[in-house]
Amino acid sequence: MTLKIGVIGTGMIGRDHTRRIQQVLAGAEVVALSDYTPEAARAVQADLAPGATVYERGEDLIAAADVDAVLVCSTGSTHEAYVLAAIAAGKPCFCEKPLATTAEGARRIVDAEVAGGKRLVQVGFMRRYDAGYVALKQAVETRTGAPIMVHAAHRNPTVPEQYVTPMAIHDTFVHEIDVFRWLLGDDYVSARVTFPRTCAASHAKLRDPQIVTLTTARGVVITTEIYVNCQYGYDIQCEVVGEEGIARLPEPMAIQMRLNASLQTAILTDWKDRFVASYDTELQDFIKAASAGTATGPTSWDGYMAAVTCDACVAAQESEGTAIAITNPERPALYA
Ligand code: ISE
Repeated sequence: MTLKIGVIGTGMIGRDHTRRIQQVLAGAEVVALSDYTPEAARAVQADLAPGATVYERGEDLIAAADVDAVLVCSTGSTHEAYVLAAIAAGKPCFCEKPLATTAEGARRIVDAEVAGGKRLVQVGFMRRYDAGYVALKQAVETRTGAPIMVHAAHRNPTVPEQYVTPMAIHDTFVHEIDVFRWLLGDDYVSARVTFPRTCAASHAKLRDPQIVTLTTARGVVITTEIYVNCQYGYDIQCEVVGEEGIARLPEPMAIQMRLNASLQTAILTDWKDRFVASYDTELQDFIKAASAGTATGPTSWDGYMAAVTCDACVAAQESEGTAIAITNPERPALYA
């Protein structure tokens, strides 16, 4: 069976996922496209999916009889309504982060999915599919002994002018929020943010860098440096300190050069290149589960917990240096 997919939002990641489905992955085809700007959807249709129907409204795409599953890749503020419509239609739905722009919105999705009694939603937290993080998780579970601390860094070379301080949480640190819950199998109980002096490359509305300290229910302390104007490259670092040893996230594969009296290894500059293989794996996983009428991978609950933690981190930014408590509501049995 070929899974028939409708893609809502054909900007950067929506176009890229359409290319993946049409040219790289097995078992699915894009039969419907929709975008806030219909010309953008028509351009993707012309370039990648000539057989697809273009819909003016995402709701009509979700309702279309020949659409088996939905990809939500539109702007974040529209995600909640589209995911709720897909759940109401009983169609599996892959949603890019954020699941919703508020914790309340993400909770409404959880409640709708629970009421339906089966998993239909996968959230696009692709780092869980990265071979390096998968190996790190295995090392933490079998070799380091129980984790005590995590030291991490999330560095972007530059960000656009409209990127402001809370975006360092919602847009950037959200990946660490999800991947560390998964890596440690633990939940957060508090968040604290401290700011060194702001770097010269930043601007008045962005305090950069910043250091976020998360504490988990089991007492693991995670410090992450978020530095989005680091200039030199796109660099994701993570080291887990355990009772018996330390495990480190591998660097992306790169040729090592001995040249001009120096030892050199290139560093990537674009986040899309850093996790390209994990985007392929997460979407292939979605196709497999959606073909059986369900979803696997990161859940609506994970999307909701990420939203709750983001809110606490933004509150921690605003009350610099103070620990903000994070409450963990009871997890519904659907996500056990
Ligand atoms: C972007 O949306 C991402 O997802 C990247 O992984 C992150 O590094 C970047 O800061 C975000 O803007």
